[in-house]
Amino acid sequence: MSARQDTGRDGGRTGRPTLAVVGATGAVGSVMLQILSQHADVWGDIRLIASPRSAGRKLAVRGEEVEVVALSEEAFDGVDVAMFDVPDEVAAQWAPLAAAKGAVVVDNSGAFRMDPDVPLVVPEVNPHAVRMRPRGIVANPNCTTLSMIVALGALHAEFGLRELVVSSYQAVSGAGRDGVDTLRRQLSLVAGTELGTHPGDVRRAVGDDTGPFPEPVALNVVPWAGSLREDGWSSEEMKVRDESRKILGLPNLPVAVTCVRVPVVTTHSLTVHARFEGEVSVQGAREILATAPGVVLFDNPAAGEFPTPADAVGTDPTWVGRVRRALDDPTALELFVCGDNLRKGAALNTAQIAELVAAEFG
Ligand code: 2RA
Repeated sequence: MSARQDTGRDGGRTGRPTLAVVGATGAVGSVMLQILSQHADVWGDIRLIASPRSAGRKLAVRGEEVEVVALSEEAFDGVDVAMFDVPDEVAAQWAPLAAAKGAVVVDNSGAFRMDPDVPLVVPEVNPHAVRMRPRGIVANPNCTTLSMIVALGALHAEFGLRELVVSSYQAVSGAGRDGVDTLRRQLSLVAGTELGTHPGDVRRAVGDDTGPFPEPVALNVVPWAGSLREDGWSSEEMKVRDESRKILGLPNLPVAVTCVRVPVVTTHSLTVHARFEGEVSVQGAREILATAPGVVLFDNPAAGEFPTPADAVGTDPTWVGRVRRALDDPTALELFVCGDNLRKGAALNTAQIAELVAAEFG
């Protein structure tokens, strides 16, 4: 039953939009349910949808047990907003079907991000874009882009961004549960050993099964994320470039990016070299970052204070530290940023977009 048909035995939720969470049992889906339980409740019914093998499971959301239903066209009956966290090919098939049934789809896959008829939205940066959705679909950016773009959006609004040079330090949960299981398994194999002192010793210890990664990730860094694209670039690197351009409305922004996987469970980090239209001051940048919504400036190296994934994990903001003016270019800043790739990098931004859409139902 949708909120529009509800009879009122719902704790005052009558008349509010009905939400579907598609992919509710996955790693990001689980965080979506936590966020729905933590945020101000703007929803009527919340329907949990997953693959048929998960149907019938019960998951907690807003303090209630809700039964998961199988993905089908009927599952979208009466749904106003649907948050999708499913593989690209599943989203490509089902998001248009849900939209055709009247739902506004907020999709966290890569299927629609660069579609010119699908806005790519970060509520702190380009909230206005959410209303221009001719396909009834709004896309959520990739977690690596999202881990830096709120801070960059704030600096761009003041200084006018002209170039980005970025390196990522990506957590294994970006590669899903398999990524986390792989790191934990490899860590258990190398813990308490003297490994990491001879070529190939870590590789021999962890064996040939390196999970979703091309190389061992324990006691290592792996300069690769995603799949191979033209001229040696990775899909992840192309996403950071293309998505940053689209979100910031800078289609020709020069972006150089190298994506690297590190033995961190959750929270992506990036070093950023950002060049602007004119001279910038560290003090000016610090003032912007200290007051930007969704950003925490944590930057006092003299006191040993800068963000790290171990402290940023499980939190919502983009953490920024190591703010410096480039030594050889008075128009450029150097930053280190951290953001939880499962929260702001996925579930939180998706939920924030869905809440922007929900406000249209007011
Ligand atoms: C990763 N950004 O970290 C990807 C996941 N979308 O692998």
